[in-house]
Order: sequence, then structure tokens, then C-alpha cells
Amino acid sequence: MLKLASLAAMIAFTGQSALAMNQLDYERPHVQGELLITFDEDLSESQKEQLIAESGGSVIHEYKYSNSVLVKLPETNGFVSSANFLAEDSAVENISLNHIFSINVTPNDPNESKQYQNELIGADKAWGITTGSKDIVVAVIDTGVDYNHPDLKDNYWSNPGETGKDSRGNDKRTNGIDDDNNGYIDDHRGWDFANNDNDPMDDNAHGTHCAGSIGAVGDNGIGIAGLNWNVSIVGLKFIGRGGTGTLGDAAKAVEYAVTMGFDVTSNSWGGAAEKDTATAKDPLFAAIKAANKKGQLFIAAAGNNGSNNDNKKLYPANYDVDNIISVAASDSRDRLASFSNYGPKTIDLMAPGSGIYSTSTRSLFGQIYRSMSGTSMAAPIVAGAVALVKSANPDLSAKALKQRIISTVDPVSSVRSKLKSGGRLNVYKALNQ
Ligand SMILES: [Ca+2]
Ligand SMILES: [Ca+2]
Ligand SMILES: [Ca+2]
Ligand SMILES: [Ca+2]
Repeated sequence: MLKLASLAAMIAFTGQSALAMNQLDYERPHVQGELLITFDEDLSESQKEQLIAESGGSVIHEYKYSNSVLVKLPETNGFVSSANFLAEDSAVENISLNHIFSINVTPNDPNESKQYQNELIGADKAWGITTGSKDIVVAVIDTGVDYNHPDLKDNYWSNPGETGKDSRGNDKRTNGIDDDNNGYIDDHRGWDFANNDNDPMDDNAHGTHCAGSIGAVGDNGIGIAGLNWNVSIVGLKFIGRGGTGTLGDAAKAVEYAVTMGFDVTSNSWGGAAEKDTATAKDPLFAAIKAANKKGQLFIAAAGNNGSNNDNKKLYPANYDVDNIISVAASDSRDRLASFSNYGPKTIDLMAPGSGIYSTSTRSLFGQIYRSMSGTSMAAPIVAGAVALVKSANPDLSAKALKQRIISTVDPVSSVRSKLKSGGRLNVYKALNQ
């Protein structure tokens, strides 16, 4: 590890600066000592290595869909000067702290009736047309998914490139080989980016709850019906047991979803990113742009501060990328939920998110179904609607799919000036447009 002794000299002869110094927002929650750096496209590998070495840092991850790296800087005291050193270099396009995102859940309301949303959003009528398809893959980017849950296991995805037998007759799920060459060994049921292992089991309950709204097995005589009775759900875990995860790990999860070509991702988490810009050029923004290019929709929770996202930015909901559908939460009386964020310029629509009854994990709450509230609960309902519409219209482009979801909302006068669409999801109308 190089020392920072020569730092002053480095700054002195660095050329034109791409970024002003001291722009990083240290007030916001972030991982101590970590920095996300995006380099100019034409910088060579050796130039990158040299620059990082000069900053005193070491690379802990290289991103696939942007020229970005996650770097660990050694000394707490030297961090700010190292970050400034990098920010000053003209070859650095963007630097960001590794911000911490958290899940958008609020305490549950036990007086809400169970699964009231199905009638409200027209799910019961939609099921007369389609109940979904196993061909549609929805990635739940969250705390993991309980793939053993009796109401989820039959709808859990399995990676075709990491199942079956390899040429030596060994089980690809456990052979220690990256059989599908996607950078992850034995990822037969997704990945855990929080703990860097191949087991995305939920150790919280949040991701399992989201998964149930999207696709708890319908018509199987137990529990609840997801919006899709049949679908393939994959858990991409980047949020830890405590309910927080990092921007850097979120970017890895989205990159994985892009590489695997999933249909849609459900993202019930958020936080502040760097500098309040909707085009942050951090690796998460780049990964969502790569998803957009591949025709993969990205459903994002608006957040639970009861505030206006047009003014108080929250990411990823506020990134300016075409494939994002940002979702506020409504309640059983079709009002904007009191905790829900909104934004006439930034939040697309609302969907039921208050008192949502769905699948849970026994290990944490002693019961396998549970009511929860949050924009976290609203986003997966929209992700489920996207999957359901796509099951009946597999050739619909992402752009057309998004347009359908947003243009067919039921108008709600109280949110006319609070949401872009001015209304609440209606999946039946989205199917029939
Ligand atoms: Ca693999
Ligand atoms: Ca394998
Ligand atoms: Ca794990
Ligand atoms: Ca069921």
C-alpha cells in the first residue's frame, strides 16, 4: 500500500480538474473509507491502477456496465485528501461516497383488511385474462427471498446455466465452477451481494414480503395469491439483516440482473446519492442505464418521508432514466398513504402500499404471513403488474409496457397535482389497453 506522503505534490501538478474539490456529501450515511470512482472511457487499465495507487487506495470491485471501481482508502484521516486528489484528476469523471440505502417500510397497520388491493387495482378481473407465466423473470433486489416458503418455492427461479450436470457428471449447482460464465460461481438461485455468497436467503423478511406481492403461488390452497399466480422470482440480496445496503452493492445486483436478461427488477429501497443529481454517473446509475438499453424495467419505491421528491431527492427513484417507474403508496381508501413520498415531476403513480398482507419469514417474526406498510410494498405490486401484462404481451417493448402501466391509472383527484400520472395502478386496464 502506498503512503499518502506525496499527495500535495500530486495535486500541485495535476492538470485541469474535472470536478471541484470538497463536493462529496459526508453528512449523508455512507460506508467509511469507501469511494466509487468512474473514469474517463479512454483511460487505460495501467493508468487507472496508477491513479488509484497514487491515491493510496485499493480496488475491491470493478463494475461491468461502467468504467467504475469501488475503492477502499486506508486511513480515515487521509480519506478526504485522497478523495480530493481523485476528484481533481481530469481522468476522473465522477466520484461518489458509497452511500447507504435502506428499505422503505413503516410499522404495519393491523386493522387493514387482508389483500384489499386485489379488488382495488382490478387484479381479480385481470386474472380472468391471465394469471402470469413462468417465462417472466422478476428480480427482487432486496434483503433476499425465502425460496423455501411454501407459497413461494414453486415460483422461485432457477438458473438454467447453473443447474443439471457438468461434463464430469457433477451437479452444476455445487461444482464450484462458474458454469454460465457470468462471474458468479454456483449462482443457481441468484446471489447475495451483501455477504458475497450464492445463497440469497432472506435474513430480514422484507424481500420475502415483496416477493409474495409479485408472485405468491395462486390457487394452491394455501396463504395468499400474488399478482402473478405463476412467475419466476429471483432474489438478489444486497441489503443486510439490519435493513441497509450500499450503493456499491446495489450496483452489482442491478448489473447481475442486466447480464442475466431478467424482465423487470423490483427495488424497494433508497437513500441520498451524491450531489442531488439525477444523472449521477455513479455505477448504480450506469447499471440502470444498461438495464434500460436491454429493455428491462426498473421499479423503484418513492420513499417514506412523506415528502416531495421533486425537492428532496431520493435514489434510485429520482435517477433520470427512461426505464424507471417510480411508485408512491396508496391506502385501502385510495388516498396517498400518509408516509408516502410524492412528486409531480418525479413520481409516476401510486399503488397500494399500506397494510399489505404478504409472505414473511418464520425465523424472524414467527409467522409466514404478515401485514406491512411502505412504498416498499407498493413498488412490488407495480413490478407484479408489469410481469402480468408482459405474460399476456411478451413482445411488448419496455417503453410500451411502462406507457401502458402509467397511462391506464385510475385518476384520483387528491393526487392530481402530486403524481405525474395523477392516479393509482389499475392492472386490469393495463392489460386491456
Ligand atoms: Ca455463474
Ligand atoms: Ca456451478
Ligand atoms: Ca447469504
Ligand atoms: Ca397461495
